[in-house]
Amino acid sequence: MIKYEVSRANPRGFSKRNTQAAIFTRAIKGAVFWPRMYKNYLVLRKLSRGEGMDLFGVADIRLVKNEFAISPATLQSLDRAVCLGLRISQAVLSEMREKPTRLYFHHYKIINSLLDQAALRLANFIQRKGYLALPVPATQIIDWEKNLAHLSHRKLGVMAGLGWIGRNNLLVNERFGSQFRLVSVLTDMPLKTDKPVGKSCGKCRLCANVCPAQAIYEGPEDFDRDKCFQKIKSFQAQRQVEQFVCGVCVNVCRGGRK
Ligand code: B12
Ligand code: SF4
Ligand code: SF4
Repeated sequence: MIKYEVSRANPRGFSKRNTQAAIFTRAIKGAVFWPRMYKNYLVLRKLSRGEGMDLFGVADIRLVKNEFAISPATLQSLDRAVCLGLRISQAVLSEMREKPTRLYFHHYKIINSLLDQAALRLANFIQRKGYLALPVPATQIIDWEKNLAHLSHRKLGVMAGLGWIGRNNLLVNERFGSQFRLVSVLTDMPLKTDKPVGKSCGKCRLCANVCPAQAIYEGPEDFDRDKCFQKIKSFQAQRQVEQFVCGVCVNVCRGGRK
């Protein structure tokens, strides 16, 4: 952003000299930092592919980091979130009809673990390059009353261009539907950022038709978290799975494709 400075000689207007100086400084900074931002982005993307990740994007978090349950002192210079997504096996999902299976539950745990490990390795790499990096757990609830984590991976995923929030309230990607899980690494490494994709579910209603809790309606804003949570708790009580897992809406989601 260009910083216009009010001149002392001309307090009501912008000093032409200062403005030109600002533009010149900006051009120099841009020329020096942009390639580095771009290079860092490509290096991290390659690294995350090597870690087996299927989705990669970077979000500018300057305007949203005040929502995170992380201290402002820690967040001060962390202006970027690297968002990673790992695909869920379609075969494992297809075993599931009205309720989660033990196969899916095991898969869910392994995916979380792999995401956390990939985030840790990426963070260590960034740190070795001299920058700060904070890997945020894939699934860790810190406020059990409100069911909240340190931050929303879904929201960062939207900002990093990985997809849109679907009718099922999950992040939906054009290629994978919502059949993937997420993790994020916050950093001060200079990185090129991505933009939201601006797409939507269109006419698809597959998830709304299969949800055993009937928690899905028109859009994510109508999603009934409580109904979903009660159903998930009932699956846990039936000893079907040992954690809060369901995923029937994930199984059918192809991102609006037939
Ligand atoms: C707690 C939790 C739950 C709770 C729900 C509580 C809740 N508040 O949503 C319960 C146990 C019910 C649950 C259920 C499920 N969960 Co869950 N859950 C989480 C967890 C750990 C924290 C969520 C949180 O803090 N939310 C805080 C609120 C404020 O944010 P949010 O709901 O995530 O996002 C909303 C807003 O940010 C807003 N929003 C989104 N983008 C934007 C953009 C702008 C500009 C704005 C203004 C707003 C906005 O819309 C979002 C959706 O409502 C996250 C992991 C994480 N750290 O994100 C996983 C996570 C959301 N869960 C996930 C999944 C897959 C599930 C289940 C399918 C269970 C399963 N694994 O089998 C179901 C699906 C329920 C559903 N259809 O939404 C995945 C989602 C992956 C994806 N592709 O989207 C996550 C991200 C875990 C992961 N590491 O991948 N979950
Ligand atoms: S996780 Fe299960 S209960 Fe919750 S919205 Fe999806 S299908 Fe419905
Ligand atoms: S199943 Fe269809 S309506 Fe539901 S989230 Fe996926 S694309 Fe959207």
